Amino acid sequence: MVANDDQWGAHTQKKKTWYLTTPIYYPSDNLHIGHAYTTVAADALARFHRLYGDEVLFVTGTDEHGQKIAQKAAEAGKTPKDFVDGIVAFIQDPLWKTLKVSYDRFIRTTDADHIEVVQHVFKQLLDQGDIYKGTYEGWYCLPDETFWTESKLVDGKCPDCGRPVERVSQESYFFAMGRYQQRMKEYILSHPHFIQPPSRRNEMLSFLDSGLEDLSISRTGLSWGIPVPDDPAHVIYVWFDALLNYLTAAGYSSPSGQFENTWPPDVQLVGKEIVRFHTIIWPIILMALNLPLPERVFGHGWLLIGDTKMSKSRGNAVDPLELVEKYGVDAVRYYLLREVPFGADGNYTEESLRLRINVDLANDLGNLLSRTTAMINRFAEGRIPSLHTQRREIDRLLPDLAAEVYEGVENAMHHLLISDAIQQVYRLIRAANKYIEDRAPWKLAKDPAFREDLDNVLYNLAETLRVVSVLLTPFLIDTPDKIRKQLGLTAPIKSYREAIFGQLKGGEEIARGEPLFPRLDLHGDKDGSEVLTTGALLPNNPGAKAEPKPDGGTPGTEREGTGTVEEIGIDEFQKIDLRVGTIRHAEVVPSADRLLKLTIFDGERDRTVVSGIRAHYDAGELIGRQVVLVANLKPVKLRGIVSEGMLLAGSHGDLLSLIAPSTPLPEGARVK
Ligand code: ME8
Repeated sequence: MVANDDQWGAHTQKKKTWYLTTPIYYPSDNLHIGHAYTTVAADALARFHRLYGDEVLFVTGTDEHGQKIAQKAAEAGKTPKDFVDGIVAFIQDPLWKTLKVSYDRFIRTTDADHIEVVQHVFKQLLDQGDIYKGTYEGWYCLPDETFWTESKLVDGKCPDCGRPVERVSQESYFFAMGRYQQRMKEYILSHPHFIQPPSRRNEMLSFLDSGLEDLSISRTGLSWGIPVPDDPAHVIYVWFDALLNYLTAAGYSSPSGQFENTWPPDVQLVGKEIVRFHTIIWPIILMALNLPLPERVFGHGWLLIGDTKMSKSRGNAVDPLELVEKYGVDAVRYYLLREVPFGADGNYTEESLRLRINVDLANDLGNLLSRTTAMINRFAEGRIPSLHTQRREIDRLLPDLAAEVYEGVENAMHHLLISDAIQQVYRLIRAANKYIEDRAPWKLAKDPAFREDLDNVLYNLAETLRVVSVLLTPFLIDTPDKIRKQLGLTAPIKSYREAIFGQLKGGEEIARGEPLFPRLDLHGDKDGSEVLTTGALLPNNPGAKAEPKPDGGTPGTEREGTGTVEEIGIDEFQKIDLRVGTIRHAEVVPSADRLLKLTIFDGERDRTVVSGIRAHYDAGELIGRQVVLVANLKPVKLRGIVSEGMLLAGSHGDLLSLIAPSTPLPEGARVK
């Protein structure tokens, strides 16, 4: 049964369901990370709103009719239904299941309730004169399933995708859109938030100004579609059918009252190439049905490969499941949500994904957790201390920033600025890492007079991590729980308000665990044998080969090849404290053309190491790399900077290569 007027009249006090949709994708092939991009973004919004206390209806699905699918099915030697059944099953599981997409309904345009809605709407619009029968003469873009008039073609090709179009001439039903042109324009002008981002709004206004023709909405000679009621020689145009999915999924045909409580959609996410369908054709259908229009249609940008849109038909698609297999679901979700400001186009490269993993996830977040838990273990017997009165201004820094970030994330998410929301969380994470440096708990621990200070610092760090675990919940799946487990917290996160600072009681027993994200070697695996064949200790200033080492290294120990080193016993070797560290920052030392100033996390603290590797490495490429550090060298001053160690590297002639573990290790791991 389709919603009738009585239902509109029924009033309920219930808070409106927050209704969010993605496009419904063509199951003509397996989907790629472009589709995952929209769907994971929608998932993050849905999770945020659930955490925020909203009743959410999050809908995604598949657009299964039309000529393109019929052709693909024929090529595969299957009936269209069998063909799409196979692909749809795959999209649901493993694809969306693996990416943890928490949709409430997966709608298929072959679902019975949808077919009922489409036929009902068609009939209603036909009865009221918004649909009429005529003859269509024009052009059709098969890959986009779009009709075009001669005047809109660009160089005789589809103006959207640039591909060839085919001539169509047939009897057709038309949707009388033209008559709504002015009303639609006024609506867009009087609802500045309807089309987002604003650049897409301007595009649509100029499209409307160029004239709006009636739309052909049926085809003959094609059986794979929803038949026009009482005229089965025609099937309903696939876009007309597809757009109505948003009504079906909201319960338009159901007598349950769900529709009244759900309509209109709060956010409709679409890629920028289908903004026109969603902000002109779709709202005009709704106007004709006398239904409220969606609050916001957001047209996000494209993931590109080089300069080209990633797409199934261009054959440059990247499989999200392969990435998850390699890097894990949270890393892939993080990348999709964080890398590109939502709305803009962005270039996909695997290197940029790996860099995000190393810098943001392994370094900034992973280190904060491992340093905090390591220090609580060491300085507070493994229990998060309770907070004492925070007497020092510096100790207010994290609570104050957390309050700012709480609002910042909330604000960004309400404006669909997902990447910005994540950046807000990272302001807090980075500030906490800096706070460790500034407060140097290992120094406070040396003097019992600073016991309360030390407790406060450790509390602030643990509490910041707890807050971060809540703030990250819409974006990452396993990580928030992993953080909480290490902090000794077991209760599941239920509300966004848990991200308010100060709720940790103190006394929780921490449980150190695996690093959150294994660090990746950004430059391919290093061959460990290099250490043995050319195992030179790289001094802070390797250019000065024969000079006495300012850091206390013995002259003459550096050589190439083998054979000139005097024998030492294992005892002597064991005097050298070699440890794995991670480079967190790297910068050029001004006025020293060979030197880089590195900040290296050694599992306990950040050390500064001045190293003469600038001729071989750019500062930027070093961040996130693991290195082997000679940790017990006496500090020396180089160019006014105290250098607290050396890096291990192999060298041969002009070649120089830093030595790193062949698979990532926790910082502080002994090298022996
Ligand atoms: O258009 N970058 O389906 P579709 C970002 N069935 N997003 C991308 C992308 C990329 N490279 N490639 C695809 C259809 N997308 C219709 C929709 S809705 C009533 C009918 C995402 O399978 C993006 O959301 O071609 C885009 O709009 C959608 O997938 C297109 O999916």
